[in-house]
Amino acid sequence: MNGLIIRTTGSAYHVLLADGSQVEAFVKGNFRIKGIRSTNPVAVGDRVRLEQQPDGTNWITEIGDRSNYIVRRSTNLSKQSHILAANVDQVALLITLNYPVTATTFIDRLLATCEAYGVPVIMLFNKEDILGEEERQEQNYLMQLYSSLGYTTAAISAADLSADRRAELLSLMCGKTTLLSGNSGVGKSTLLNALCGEQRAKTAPISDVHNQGKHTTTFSEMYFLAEDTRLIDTPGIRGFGTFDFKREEVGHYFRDIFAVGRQCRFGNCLHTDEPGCAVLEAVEHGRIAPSRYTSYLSLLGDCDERKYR
Ligand SMILES: Nc1nc2c(ncn2[C@@H]2O[C@H](COP(=O)(O)OP(=O)(O)OP(=O)(O)O)[C@@H](O)[C@H]2O)c(=O)[nH]1
Ligand SMILES: [Mg+2]
Ligand SMILES: [Zn+2]
Repeated sequence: MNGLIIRTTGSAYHVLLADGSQVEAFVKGNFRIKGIRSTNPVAVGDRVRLEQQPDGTNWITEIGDRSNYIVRRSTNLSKQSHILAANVDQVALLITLNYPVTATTFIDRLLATCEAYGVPVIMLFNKEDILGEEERQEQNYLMQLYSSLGYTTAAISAADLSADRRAELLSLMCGKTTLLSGNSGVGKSTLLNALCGEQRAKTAPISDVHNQGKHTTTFSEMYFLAEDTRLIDTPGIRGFGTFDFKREEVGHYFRDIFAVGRQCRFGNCLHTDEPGCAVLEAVEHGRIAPSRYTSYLSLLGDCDERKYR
């Protein structure tokens, strides 16, 4: 039997079969994919082969080749990672300027990760209904910055999605598998419900005290808007994995840095303190946003940490 993983609940996997039915399946303890050290060997979006045991239990015996997979960064720099989903066509990144605050390093790390996999990102600035004037200006600045880098951006209110906006988003998602991503509390599940047209995923207010989400969604799950239009709701995360970027490679995944970096004096310039670095000059003259350069350095720092482990 072949199927598609649509939900995980820790130990059990929910698998959609070709005939439209769903079964529960399990993986054996020693099941690992070569080269990937993750806490979950199988992820939502994986195509799998199942074998039924005489007692009726379904074991996952094989995983189809992945076109890509999106990894959550581990917090403690252990080598373990957690795969949020596999085989996605695009990522919809939800960003909130406030309630909660989304950091630009978080945004840029996701963009770099997706750039490395060739996965397009749609940037949705959510909760525009509750922004103060200053936050709105900051949002406009960021939307302009990222549009200028070639990303699709939109300001939305998922909690009160207008019919026009909904139609627009649905047309961007039609025929694709879209991973909803972002920090806890930014409104991923709220948006999912708005697009489905019914309350399917659980949502909850963010904490007033910490101005952060409460990790309401705990496992990834795939929802079908149509047979070939799929949304994957994911748990809110703090950071994205960068798998094994090489130091010289990091700049390739920042569109602005990559474009300017070709004019650096040295071909292997890391844009930190080298003479004749075109990137440093562009940062100094405001042609590359300081926040982007900061994010770049943060990813470069990851590579150094790995080197010393
Ligand atoms: N004012 C306002 N509130 C919103 C909007 N979208 C979502 N919210 C609220 O934000 C809170 C968090 O929304 P969720 O959809 O649970 O957030 P999430 O991203 O799924 O969070 P996790 O599952 O923890 O990752 C809920 O109280 C929503 O009603 C919006 O556009 N405007
Ligand atoms: Mg959620
Ligand atoms: Zn340089």
